Amino acid sequence: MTHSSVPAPFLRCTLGRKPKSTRFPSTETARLPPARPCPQPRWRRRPPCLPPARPCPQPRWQRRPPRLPSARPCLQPRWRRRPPRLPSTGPVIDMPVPASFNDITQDPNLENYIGWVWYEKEVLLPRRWLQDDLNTRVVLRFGSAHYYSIVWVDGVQVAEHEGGHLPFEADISSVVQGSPGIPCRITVAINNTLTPHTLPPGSIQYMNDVSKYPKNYFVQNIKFDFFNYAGIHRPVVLYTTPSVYIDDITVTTTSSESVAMVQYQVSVVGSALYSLSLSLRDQEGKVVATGDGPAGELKVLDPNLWWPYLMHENPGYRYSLEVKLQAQANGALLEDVYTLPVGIRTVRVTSTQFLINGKPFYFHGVNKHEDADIRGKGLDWPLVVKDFNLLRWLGANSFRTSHYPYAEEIMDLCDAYGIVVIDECPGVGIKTAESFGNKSLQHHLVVMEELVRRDKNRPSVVMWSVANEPASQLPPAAYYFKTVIAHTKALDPSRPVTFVTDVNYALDHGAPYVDVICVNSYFSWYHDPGHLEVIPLQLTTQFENWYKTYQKPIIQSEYGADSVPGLHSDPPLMFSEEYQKAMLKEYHSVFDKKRKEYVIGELIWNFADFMTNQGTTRVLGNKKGIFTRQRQPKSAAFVLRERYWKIANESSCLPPITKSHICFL
Ligand code: BDP
Repeated sequence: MTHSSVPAPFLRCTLGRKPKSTRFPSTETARLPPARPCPQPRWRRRPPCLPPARPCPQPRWQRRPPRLPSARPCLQPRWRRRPPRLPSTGPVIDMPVPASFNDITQDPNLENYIGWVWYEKEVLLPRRWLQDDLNTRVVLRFGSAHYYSIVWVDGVQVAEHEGGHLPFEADISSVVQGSPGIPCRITVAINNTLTPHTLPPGSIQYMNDVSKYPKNYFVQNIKFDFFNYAGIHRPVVLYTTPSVYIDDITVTTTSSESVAMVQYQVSVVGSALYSLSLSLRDQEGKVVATGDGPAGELKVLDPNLWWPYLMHENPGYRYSLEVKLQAQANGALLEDVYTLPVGIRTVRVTSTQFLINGKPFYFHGVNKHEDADIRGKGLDWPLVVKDFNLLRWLGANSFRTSHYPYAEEIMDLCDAYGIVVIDECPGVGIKTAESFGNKSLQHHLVVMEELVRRDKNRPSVVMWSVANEPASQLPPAAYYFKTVIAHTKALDPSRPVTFVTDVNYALDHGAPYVDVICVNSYFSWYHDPGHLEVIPLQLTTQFENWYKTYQKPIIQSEYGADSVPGLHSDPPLMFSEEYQKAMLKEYHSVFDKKRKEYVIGELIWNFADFMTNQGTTRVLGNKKGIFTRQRQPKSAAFVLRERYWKIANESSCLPPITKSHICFL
């Protein structure tokens, strides 16, 4: 839970001079004026993840690659104990936060850099945060950093976190309180090395043939198809709470036509002596239910349900749950207030349908990536909002967060607009037996805990996906997925759980444990390339085999073809815009038959072109987007748009009136 906050400390970032022994050339130094805390006082009142309303002082970071990566990231003990001021250790470069570091400079070594990087920033905290040191808790929060992070404040280690894509935070009160007026120094070391036990997994391969490679030459192998961007990808914020504070809230909802129940659980940290009061307001600000205590139920008469986009004229309706804590501590009355948007909706899966609020929901949507020119995977508000406008233009009602959890800011907009989400964890590229071992499994369970804790209250999230295209034909996959899925269901009994497979139905050891079969196939592309005519038969067979075996509803979770924008050919040849369109049409004819039976969704691969590792099958990245990386439509986008709107209209739900007004996020 987060409370009053200042925006990101915008870490002062610099690139370290390399020790001579490494193969990385040194990088030039550039300095910006000292960064300051953002000036706008109203930001301090906002929750921590909101973006700055206007450009903030440029952040800078320092990167220092002191050693080659190893299977387990570890730092030289001297550095871990107390990192020195980075500029005193060598040249530094300016680095924006949030952003991937890879594409910011002209240095190809930084683009492909693997190992430790260092960020540093000095921040002056408000005096009032530091004076009442017994009753104020100061927290430093990272929206995400890739992948292994260690954080120090004033040279004192305050946090260590494994994995990207998910937030972590540290109580830094004891370090910063007591020195008002003195800037505190935040230092972050990040290691982007992927090993068989990280998520996603990877491996470091040393090239020892000295006749072919320089000394110490290594490559980072990965088994996933997107560029392995790294850096501080999401906002970093400082915020305060009282020393007794609301730590977490869990909300689940049930409803009938005329009455809904909102079950809540509030966890409080800091004292056992407190009182809690809750009030639920509708969008007009009217209180519709009240409650007290750490657990209970709120009854809402004639509820406005949360509906997906295109399923209702007013999608994304959210109430506002205000939770107020009062506690006596250290002779003072402390108050902590947190406001949580609450969407009332139910989700249920039958053998042939996916029901939202009891009505059949058909996923007509996309798979995405967090990916853009220059910023890589860094949060980019204009791009985020543009993408939602494109989704709504397309008539898409859903997406999968392929292949990792997306920024909270994106998820907030899904809740608000009624875009339905299959929330996927970073379990992508799990291809070796080693990555199904106990060490990997334990980490996967922790990642699911972090993901569920972050997104459990989001009405837009209707299903968890624990992996994409793992080698689920390997025998250890059975125990692995049984355990991960059971754990996820125990954490959140209210949502179905799946993983996305491309393994043959008869060989898949994980499929027995999922609620919905999500299957990827690339007929006429990776299989029988150029042969569009095989699609109807092969796709029909695919669906029938899966359904016959499991009697579970099926989502075509990926299908697609690359197209180079502007490349034309008639008759359609691979990589032309015409081929991509023709492939879509063949798939759609089968979807139209099977969606009358048990196929409950279709998600195109991909919403937009995206960057990948270089390789002989990739032309400056993966070109299966229906939009280019710069978000211009290819011909296929218009085919899909016509189809999605047709499906939306068939379901006889009123499309919402497209309002064109500006509102500040
Ligand atoms: C699928 C993967 C996806 C790839 C896609 C492709 O799930 O990550 O980008 O293939 O090759 O198998 O385009």
